Amino acid sequence: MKKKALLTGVTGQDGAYLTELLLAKGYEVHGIKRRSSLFNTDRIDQFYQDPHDPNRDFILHYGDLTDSTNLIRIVQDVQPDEIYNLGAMSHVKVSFDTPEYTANADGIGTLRLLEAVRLLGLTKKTRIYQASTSELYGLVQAVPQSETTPFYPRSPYAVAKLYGYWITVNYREAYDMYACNGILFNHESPLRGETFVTRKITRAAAKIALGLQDKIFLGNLDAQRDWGHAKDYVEAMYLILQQDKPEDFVIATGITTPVRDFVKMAFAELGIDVEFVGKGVDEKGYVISCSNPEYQLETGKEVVAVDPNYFRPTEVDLLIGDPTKAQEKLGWKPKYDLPMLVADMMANDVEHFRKEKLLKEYGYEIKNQYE
Ligand code: NDP
Ligand code: GDR
Repeated sequence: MKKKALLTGVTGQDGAYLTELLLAKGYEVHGIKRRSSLFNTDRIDQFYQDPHDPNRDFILHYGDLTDSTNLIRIVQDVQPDEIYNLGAMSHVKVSFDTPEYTANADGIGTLRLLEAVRLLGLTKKTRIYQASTSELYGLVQAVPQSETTPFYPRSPYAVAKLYGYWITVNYREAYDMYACNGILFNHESPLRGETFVTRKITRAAAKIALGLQDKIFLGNLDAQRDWGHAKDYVEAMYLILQQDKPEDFVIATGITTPVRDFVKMAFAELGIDVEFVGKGVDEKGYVISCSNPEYQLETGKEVVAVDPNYFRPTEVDLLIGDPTKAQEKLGWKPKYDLPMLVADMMANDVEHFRKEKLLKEYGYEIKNQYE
């Protein structure tokens, strides 16, 4: 019998990489996707299998973390060995605009899943992974942040995730469930949502180099993040559910980098040297040199500017994780470092926008890109 995994958030960045990993390990993978007026399965279309195939091992169910009846029915039908709760309104800045919905999906949604497992009498069968986050640390209490560092969330998203974290711990202790938190630091990839800062930068660097965009507007360039590759991080999720005892783990690289340096690294991948001048909202990034003959960027061109609209009402200034416990107990070690991550993301976006440039040259309009 194949093991069955149920993923919420299957259409997201991590959902796609985890699906790939679990299918490779021989799992039958079930995913919950939301109904949308447009197709929202781009990231997982490669795994599509004909619904008429009785032997298929990748199956999608319509659902939503805000609907407990739906979650109970799906858990009842699937009888999963493992649940990975990756579904969430995951954008920190947007959570200030939609705080109540964020609490419902990210906080109470976690409770709904745990309750579904408990009500259906699956506490001894089903293991649960909760997608917790370094955003829980928020206002810096100590660095590097580990499993014992106190939390101080700084956004409606982080507060909702704090509830998800503790309700997972509580169900583990109260009902003896195998339920664990992965406290994952930022992880990125070519599949990263376009409005998170790394992908916004890699897309913009590619478009600016190719003459498809003039400059990029960013918010706080001083924020520092511990960035890893999503491919490495989904392996940690899987390992967390394979231990003898359910426990919580920090997953991070242990290295932190300011947003400004990520910008420089992204342009440097294309042979473009960018220097920052000025302070605060007046800071700007200029091209110092361009050694790649494919891109005709003149020296002195302003390619980065600060737009305060991207500032958050309360910011998380510094994240740097201590992955010692994961290294020792899970044997987890990332394969990608930051330069490899940037190279992977840039290669993907340059290829994409080279095609878009060709289309433009042949008269096809490029859609507006929201940030
Ligand atoms: P994404 O934003 O790429 O994906 C989020 C997924 O959740 C999408 O599939 C989305 O569906 C789905 N979703 C959103 N709202 C609901 C809802 N109400 N009901 C059901 N599904 C919903 O996030 P990531 O893949 O980057 O992250 C996965 C999880 O890990 C999230 O919970 C995130 O908060 C958490 N996390 C992420 C980190 C990171 O750096 N990436 C770090 C730490 C934690 P749709 O495609 O329809 O929008
Ligand atoms: P984060 O990721 O908030 O850490 O949450 P994001 O990439 O959105 O921001 C990282 C840092 O960059 C600064 N920043 C900008 N951010 C965005 N999005 N757009 C900008 O233009 C911009 N300019 C500067 C931000 O202020 C911030 O300091 C991500 C999400 O995946 C969460 O779901 C997850 O829990 C955490 O990572 C760990």
